[in-house]
Amino acid sequence: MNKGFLIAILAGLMPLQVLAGEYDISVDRVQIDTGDFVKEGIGYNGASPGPVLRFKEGEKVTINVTNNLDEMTSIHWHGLILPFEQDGVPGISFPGIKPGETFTYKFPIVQNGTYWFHSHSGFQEPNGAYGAIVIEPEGREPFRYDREYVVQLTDKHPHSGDRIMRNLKMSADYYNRQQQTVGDFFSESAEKGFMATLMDRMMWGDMRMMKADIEDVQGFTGLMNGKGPEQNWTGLFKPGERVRLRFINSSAMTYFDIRIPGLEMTVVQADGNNVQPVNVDEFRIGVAETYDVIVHIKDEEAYTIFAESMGRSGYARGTLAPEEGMTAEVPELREAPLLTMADMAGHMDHGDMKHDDMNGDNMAGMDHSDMGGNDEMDHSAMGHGSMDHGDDASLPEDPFYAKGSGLVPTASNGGKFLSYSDLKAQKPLYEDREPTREIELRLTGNMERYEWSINGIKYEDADPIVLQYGERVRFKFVNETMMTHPMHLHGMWSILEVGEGKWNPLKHVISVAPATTVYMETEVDAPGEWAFHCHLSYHAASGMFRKIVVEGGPDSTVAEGKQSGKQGGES
Ligand SMILES: [Cu+2]
Repeated sequence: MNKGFLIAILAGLMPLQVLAGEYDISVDRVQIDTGDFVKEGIGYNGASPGPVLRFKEGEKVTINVTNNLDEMTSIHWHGLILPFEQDGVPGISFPGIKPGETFTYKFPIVQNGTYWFHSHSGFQEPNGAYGAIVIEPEGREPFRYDREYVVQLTDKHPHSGDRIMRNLKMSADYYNRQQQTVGDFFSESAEKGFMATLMDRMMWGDMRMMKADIEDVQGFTGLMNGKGPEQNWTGLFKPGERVRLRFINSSAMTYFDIRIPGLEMTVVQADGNNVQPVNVDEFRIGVAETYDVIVHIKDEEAYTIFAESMGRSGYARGTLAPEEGMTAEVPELREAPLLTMADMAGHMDHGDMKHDDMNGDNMAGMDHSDMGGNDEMDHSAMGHGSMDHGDDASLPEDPFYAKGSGLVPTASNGGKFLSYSDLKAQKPLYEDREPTREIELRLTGNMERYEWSINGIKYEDADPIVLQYGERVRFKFVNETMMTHPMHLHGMWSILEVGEGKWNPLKHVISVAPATTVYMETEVDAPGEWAFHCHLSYHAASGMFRKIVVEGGPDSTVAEGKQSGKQGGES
């Protein structure tokens, strides 16, 4: 008899019902067909994406993971609150799963919502090793819907992860060559000096806004539940129904702007946590984030789910339809956004700017050194002198983008685009209290060498961040690069500062736009060792990664100074 079944029977006999489920997952080599190309990749139970795991809050799960690869593997349960030995990060939580080995994860399910799982070994995740997790709540949902679909997105590239990393290391703009890029700018500035190049470009007016490495890996096919745009994943509905869509961004590198022309979406959950409902026409989903939306569909018509990459180099597409085979118009990709001086400001403050190149008063507006610690950076200070910002004033604003940023998204129909500042917790999990201390994490990088780091230090050279069990830490992210970084803390919630006190939303990924400062607070309530990293695969692998050690707390093995090695936590 199956052990899980036995446990389930025993559980049924107990007066107080304990749910227990047993799940088997195999890690396999699989074929991935995007409609544009076929490639070999890695999947779960013979497919990529893997299965949707359905858990129930309060359940104790046992998950047997069998590694059928000829290399080490691991599974990380993204966003789940669990004991750190079950978190699945090689070199931090456990040694990893050897070829041929079956590793059994066991942990209680203490939350509900939409999450996902993926390999944390090498580039197995970009190569296809990911799946979805749906956790039903113990009580009633605070919103109504008639049916639901997981909508899991990824950016499938014809090259393997290892090959992409090698190419990026060789040339940071390898996958972004067709344009005048920031990469070009920096190779030029390496020769002529930063300010000389900057002045030169400004003189010619082509620095005001630049096409840039908004996406450093282009050339992918966007997949929705494993299907390419032509293969058209379709979710069926009956007119009059409310349909819940559980969007998960499992991309290696790609942010998506999502809309369903003709339907308003009600955002009800972000990163697995219910939020006060917000009606939007479009929203941006960062890498590794999840958003649940409900659409109320009245007409017997087909609707396109259109997920356009933030840099507009690709898209994923699917359809909601009353019957199989129906389609709706697929929109054109919009024009790529352009970086502005505002987006570059963080980099110029602290980057490889050569100060001796500055020619006196003319560039006084560039000196933001006293602004680093200020939440309300006055980017308008950039607008004087010879620096022409042009029509900055016409650009939309969002407090989570630099003022005058070219990256602020707008809804294609002119309607409402979701902002982080719209997110308010439905039911606060923690009391609001003063943080015990603040830790500043500058997101740094060297675009030339494709090195990404935190506070200028790569993972392999960095000491762990040590936290004490029971403290509430305020993290200050200062993005000094020109890229957006989705920062992911394992094991504990990231309470995003949106100025709403105890209603600040709980997340597991905090996206930090270029030249912005974003705060999050964490109740340090999970002993052990955890990963903390940018979720862009090739940023994490090249050093934008830290180990967190939580000292003290119940059953702590860390308190005695037992710390595992630093290596192995790439991805
Ligand atoms: Cu990053």
